[in-house]
Amino acid sequence: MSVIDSKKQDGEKLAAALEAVKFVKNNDVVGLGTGSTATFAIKELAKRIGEGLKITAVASSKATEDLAVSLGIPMLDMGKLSSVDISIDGADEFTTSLNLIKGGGGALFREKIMASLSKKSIIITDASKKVDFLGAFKVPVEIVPLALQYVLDQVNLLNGKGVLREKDHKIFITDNGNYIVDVDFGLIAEPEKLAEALNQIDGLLAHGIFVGLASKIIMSSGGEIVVFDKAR
Ligand code: A5P
Repeated sequence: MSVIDSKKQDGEKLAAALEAVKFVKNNDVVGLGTGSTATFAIKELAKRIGEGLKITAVASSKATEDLAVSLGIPMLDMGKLSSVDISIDGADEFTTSLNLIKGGGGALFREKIMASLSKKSIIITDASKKVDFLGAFKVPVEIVPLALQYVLDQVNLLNGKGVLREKDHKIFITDNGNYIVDVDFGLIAEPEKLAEALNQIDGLLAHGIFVGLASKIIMSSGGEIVVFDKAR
């Protein structure tokens, strides 16, 4: 990507983030997502706190927790909460039926718990993430290490080809001490069915297919904000 394209994409991420932050109200418990798009929202929330907004927050990853703390956002322990008022997170792919692939940054398990706890789960993206069918982006799955080969074999039975994720020539380890395998299922015609099948595999802690978890997607595209809402 050229410098100009990357600046344009950052501008779109920022615009979507600013739009999402408008939905945050005083006294909300806010779920903070992970990744470059969510970071724009976190920085904006910190700015609003400086201007008098009163919120507490939970983080979907260690990186986000560190960023939020460094910006002075008051944090809560997600493990002690039964609900989150609103969460703002990014995605790696989405369809207009509000199905997502997440986990490009490896935070999918905490992101999924956060989305499940959220009364309103807003996804913010630039236009590059919109697809007709999920699956060009490989589906990240988080695996407890001792179940690695078992899960790879099970995923293979679902016609998925998994590759163990590495970073800097070392196995990538999640915030929860587990592995990530990125699985190529080809284009996914029925994400609900695949998500359900993956849910049945022991040792697979979480997968990056998010079905029915997003309430709203805010996409910024060429200076326009486009909103996709959950069908009622
Ligand atoms: C983190 O694990 C992911 O789910 C992110 O939400 C996703 O990768 C989007 O990241 P960017 O906003 O950096 O594209």
